[in-house]
Amino acid sequence: MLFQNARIENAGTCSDIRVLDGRFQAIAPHLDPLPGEETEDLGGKLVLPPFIESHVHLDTCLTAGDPVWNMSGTLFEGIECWAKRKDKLSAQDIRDRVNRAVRMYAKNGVQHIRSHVDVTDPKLTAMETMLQLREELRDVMDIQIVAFPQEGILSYPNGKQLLEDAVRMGADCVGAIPHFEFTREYSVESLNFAMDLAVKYDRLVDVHCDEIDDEASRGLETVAARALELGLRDRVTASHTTAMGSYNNAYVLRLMRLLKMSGINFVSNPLVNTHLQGRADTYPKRRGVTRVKELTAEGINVSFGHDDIFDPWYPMGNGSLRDVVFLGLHVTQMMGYEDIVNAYRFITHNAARTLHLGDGYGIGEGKSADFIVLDAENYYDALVQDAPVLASWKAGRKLAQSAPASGEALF
Ligand code: 17E
Ligand code: FE2
Repeated sequence: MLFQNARIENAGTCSDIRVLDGRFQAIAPHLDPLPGEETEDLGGKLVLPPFIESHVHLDTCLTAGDPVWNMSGTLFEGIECWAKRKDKLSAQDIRDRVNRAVRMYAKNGVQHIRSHVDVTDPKLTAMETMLQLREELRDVMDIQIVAFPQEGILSYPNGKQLLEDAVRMGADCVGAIPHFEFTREYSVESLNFAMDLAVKYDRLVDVHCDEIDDEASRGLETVAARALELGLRDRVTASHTTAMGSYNNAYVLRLMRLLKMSGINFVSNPLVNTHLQGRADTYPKRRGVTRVKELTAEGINVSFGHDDIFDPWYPMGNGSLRDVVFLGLHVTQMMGYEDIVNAYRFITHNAARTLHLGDGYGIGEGKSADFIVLDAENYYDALVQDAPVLASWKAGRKLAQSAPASGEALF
């Protein structure tokens, strides 16, 4: 099949793309159709590699208000609400919700998801079911699973064993939640335990790290130091790190050296953390987002995630990463032209590095023909106009489509 007039990643000129046997066979300014070859004229629309959701909790999605709403809007009330919902978990319940959420993502051009899955459950129901869904959905969605100890590793009964069991069952990544552990000592010990597990089982690491406005929350330095010392380096990701928005500058000056040496990745979740953080503040009220602009300027890899779709921590969400990027740029004040036009990198290339997708990701001859078409000429316009994802192709198969946005002034 030949796709004509594609504007690949904001390019000034268009290209033709030939897809054969599920792969990009040729990409060039002009390709003549072969005899009998099907063609589709993309008319100069923006073509990007598929979007990547680098941080979400699929096991909790679509449960907001069941059985109770999070009234304070804090992370901690969210954890309490979820503990009540967790009691009612069943495999079928998880299957129904995750299948719906995956389709919401697919419609919005997402083809890869890293999902945290709560393992502070003696039955590990969510983990068992998510591992099955990872395999069942493999052809349409690439799902990575983090064994995430929502209620702590040392502060939850049998927490160490549950985490290790989940990893042995087949989780791709090991998680931790240092700012939720009972004490600072537990926090450090939990990180050492989680990262040693990653070495033992050859897994990636993704820590919910310092998701709190406490400027004394210093899990990040331990994560970075252990990533360096254990040689895990870019196999490690620090998610949230909202306390970094509250650290004093003198401390960050010292910390930045270690962060760069460690090679770790960051995931920021601007929609959810502007909502959850700053809840103990009066005014001035903190923004609750990590230092994305400064980390990026230092060459450190940062991606953006949604974190939640309609669950105890976030009462909205539709599976579109557009709003994540849109708000992320505002709250981090990355609003220069280059910042905006290149912002798709937060949910494509940067996220691919975090997920360790390797050289197979991206648009290039010989790679799997995975790409999306947006109803705009470049990402700046796509973001401003909230352009729909017209089509999502994976290995040469069309997974999802949307109609162009309509609506007009009648005067
Ligand atoms: N759990 C957590 O600890 N933090 C979050 N932001 C979510 C779940 C969504
Ligand atoms: Fe999260």
